[in-house]
Amino acid sequence: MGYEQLWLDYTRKVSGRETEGIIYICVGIPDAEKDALIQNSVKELQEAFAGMVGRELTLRQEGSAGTGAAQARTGEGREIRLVRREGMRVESYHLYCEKGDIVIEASDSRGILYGAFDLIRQVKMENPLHLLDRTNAPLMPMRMLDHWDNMDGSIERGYSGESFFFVKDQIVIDERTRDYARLAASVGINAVVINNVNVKDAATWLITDRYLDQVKQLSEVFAGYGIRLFLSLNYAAPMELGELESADPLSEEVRGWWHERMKKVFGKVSDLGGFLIKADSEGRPGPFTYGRTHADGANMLAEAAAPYGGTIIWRCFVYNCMQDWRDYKTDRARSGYDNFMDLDGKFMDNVILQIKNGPMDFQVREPVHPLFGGLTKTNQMLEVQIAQEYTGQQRHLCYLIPMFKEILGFRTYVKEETDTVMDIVSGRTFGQRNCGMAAVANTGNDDNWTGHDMAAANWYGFGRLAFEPELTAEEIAREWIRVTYGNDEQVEETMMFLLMSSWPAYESYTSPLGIGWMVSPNNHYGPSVDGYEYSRWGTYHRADHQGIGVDRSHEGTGYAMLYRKPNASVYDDKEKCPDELLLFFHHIPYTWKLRSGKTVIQHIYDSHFEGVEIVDEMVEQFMALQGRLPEAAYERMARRFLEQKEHAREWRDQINAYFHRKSGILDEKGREVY
Ligand code: GCW
Repeated sequence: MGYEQLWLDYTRKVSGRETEGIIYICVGIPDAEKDALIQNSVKELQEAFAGMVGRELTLRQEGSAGTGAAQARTGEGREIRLVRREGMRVESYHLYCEKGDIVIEASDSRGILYGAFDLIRQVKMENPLHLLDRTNAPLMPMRMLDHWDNMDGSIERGYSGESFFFVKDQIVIDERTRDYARLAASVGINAVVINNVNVKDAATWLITDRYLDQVKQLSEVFAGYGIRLFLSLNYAAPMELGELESADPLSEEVRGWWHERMKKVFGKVSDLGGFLIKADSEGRPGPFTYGRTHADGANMLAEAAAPYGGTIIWRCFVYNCMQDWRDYKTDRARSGYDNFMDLDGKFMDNVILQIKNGPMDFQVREPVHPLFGGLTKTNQMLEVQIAQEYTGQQRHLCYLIPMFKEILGFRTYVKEETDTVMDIVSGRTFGQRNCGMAAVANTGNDDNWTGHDMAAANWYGFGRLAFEPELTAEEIAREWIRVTYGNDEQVEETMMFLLMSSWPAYESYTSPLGIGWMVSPNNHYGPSVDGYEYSRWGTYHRADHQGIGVDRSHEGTGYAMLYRKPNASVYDDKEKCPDELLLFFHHIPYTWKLRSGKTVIQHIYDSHFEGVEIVDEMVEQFMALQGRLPEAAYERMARRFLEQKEHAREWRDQINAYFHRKSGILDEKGREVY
């Protein structure tokens, strides 16, 4: 096989105590043999038991007309029973123990599958099965992974090898595809976009006969695991496929073209979930070319996809990437809001707006996007990035679930209650069903899937979080450690320390107080304080000899005022703005006293020295795990941790030197600043 099975590795044995006597798996679901999800649930449980406790479970099929050969149950054996129970919530399950038997109940087959994977987790963690009583319904309807894979096999912002979906302009469907679907489904992922939102070249042809047979096959593999396949779409496809001269969303000809195209695509691939579109952004085509709005563009596609139950996911990452750095008025942070707020309520029901967590672009720290809490009449989805483009590129450890928890917990004040981002994207605020959360994926064809072995915690964690947002980041981390590495206490405690320290550490030794960027242009790895300062990308820190930060208050770009009260007045006021976002909202003198009591410049020095100290401690603790982790994994991680150690110093020294030189102010603790 070559690659790892991650948290679904069944070769690691567990103590047989809890599972003793379980020898049957009983399927009490009518027509189960025709249901791929049930078949896969059974198979998964059988493989898990065979691998982890060395026992072949005998299949007993009940209640199915015509299958006479049901295996009789002997007196002493226990069983796992899969049963249908009407009236439960969509995708939910009840996993419990009844007189020694383990029951998984659900109204639909996805629920059964999720219950089966939950049981496997419980067995892996060696939790007491006789106490099982877990009723679980996913809070977010859409739990999606967005892959930025190109059809030539490269991955935009990919840090773990090449694509396993595409090689040389062909779709690949093999054992790894199935294992990917198993891994994703096991943490509750139910939708996947396989291709990059920057749709170019061959990818534009995914919706044509050239690829539709393979797209269909892939969608069927996914469907067996409850995953709906989505494709990223080229907005200008009618032109780039050489069929029309225009992509004007209000042109009858263009609309007709899309109707025909959708008919063809869904006619072939009936399971297809729909499409993801990046339009009028970073050089991609869109409705602006024709003086039309994004509602015009999205609705044109939505109307064509609606007869087939197709969903159009439209990204709000729309901004002017040709800005003049001399221009202090234009503010990239405003762009999402300014482009979409007026369109609230104008989108069709099968359109979902996909909004990045912050107004800029997946920085280590950003405020929450003001469209959350702004929009009240539009389906919304939160987009986060587990590909660590700006957070160490899967070479540094950066466990992002604590960040996502903060984002989800953010109060927007759009209503008196149920007003958090989590409420909005789980449908509680406005009663929507078309909503959820997507993560830009961090996988590739590396043996360990995610480059850094511990980056898998972000993949695992994202799925678990979207399914059960009430879980804490710690709970998710602990679970991931135990299902991946077993129940060794030292491994668990050390890895907990590593994961939970990693995001604060990364923030400390990189760009301070919410200012963001300061990375090398293009590849976005490593420090370069002025890398983007005189560029066209709208990502500036505006540092001079007296201070640093972007004035986004009412006196500046006015961005702070896009939030609802009281958020707007808090962000607008230097005295009230939380320290960690201060430089995002204000231009501040180096000598200004933060709420922490430190000056801005001293905070910069202290946090950078401290960040490196935490990394040193992390590396030391990790090294002590030698012998307790699989050797290959240990070696891979050790190499990355050593790189992080060295690289954190580079960040510290460049940032400290830069601000020392700009400000002329010494570190009051007299540490070495170059
Ligand atoms: O973060 C930026 C990346 C681009 C990416 C873009 C986007 C897919 O640097 O590589 O393009 O965001 O989200 O569309």
